[in-house]
Amino acid sequence: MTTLVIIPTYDERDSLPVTLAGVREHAPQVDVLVVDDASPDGTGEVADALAASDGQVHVLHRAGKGGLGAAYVAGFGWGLARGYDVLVEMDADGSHRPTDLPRVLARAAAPDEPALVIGSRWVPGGSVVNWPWHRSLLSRGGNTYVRLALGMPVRDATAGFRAYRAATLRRIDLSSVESHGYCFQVDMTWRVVRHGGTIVEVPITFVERVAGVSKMSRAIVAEALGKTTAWGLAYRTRRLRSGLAELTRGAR
Ligand SMILES: Nc1nc2c(ncn2[C@@H]2O[C@H](COP(=O)(O)OP(=O)(O)OP(=O)(O)O)[C@@H](O)[C@H]2O)c(=O)[nH]1
Ligand SMILES: [Mg+2]
Repeated sequence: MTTLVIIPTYDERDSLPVTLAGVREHAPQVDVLVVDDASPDGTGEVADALAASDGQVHVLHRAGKGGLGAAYVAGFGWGLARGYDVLVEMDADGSHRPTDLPRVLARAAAPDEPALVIGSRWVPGGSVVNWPWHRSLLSRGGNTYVRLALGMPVRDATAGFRAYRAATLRRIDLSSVESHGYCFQVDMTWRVVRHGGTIVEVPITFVERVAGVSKMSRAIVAEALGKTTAWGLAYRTRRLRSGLAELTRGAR
């Protein structure tokens, strides 16, 4: 089984080398792809230098800041074209601990081959370090809303530490994914559910970044809320319509 860990970066020149070293130490068998959006702080050059001395590290340079979702879609395309069996999403900022990676990978490689393994903060055993109470509340509340609106049994649908089977990504029309920020994670989770894929959550410890700048914004929260509501309503309307059609057919 071959695995590619995809790390999107935007202004992570201090964090990336630490994350990369951790991944290579704790999961030496995996290849890594850094997807950099022409970071003004020179993260792309830092990544190139690391790749030059390590044959398992690759870099995909994009022209400018296009958002986390677009960076991952590009990374998935790169990995699928090269035949990797498992594709992993991981942040560069230290929030996703390389020490948790082997457990996520082991679960993805288990004989039942789940479509998606999520490194989850909100299942028993999962946790968050260094978040103020309002940030935890936002994540828990947001996830509860997502679960109810979309009716999917996932505790941490906004999580960005996850492993997809290549077959899962091949079934999804990646070119139509337009979400940014953590709405991208909800969008992808929802698509996996709609395709009937099994999702497994593995507890992780999420550590808030200590260096660099967060790309979280009000717009990202608003996008996630708005789109989740729209998807939930559209799905329920479709189900109601097909239910009514069944009923009228039965009555005839
Ligand atoms: N290539 C690329 N990477 C991005 C972009 N936006 C964010 N990233 C990276 O995606 C990862 C997650 O971004 P963060 O800024 O940590 O966003 P977040 O985790 O939602 O927010 P915090 O919890 O505040 O850290 C980091 O490795 C970022 O460098 C982008 O537009 N392009
Ligand atoms: Mg982060």
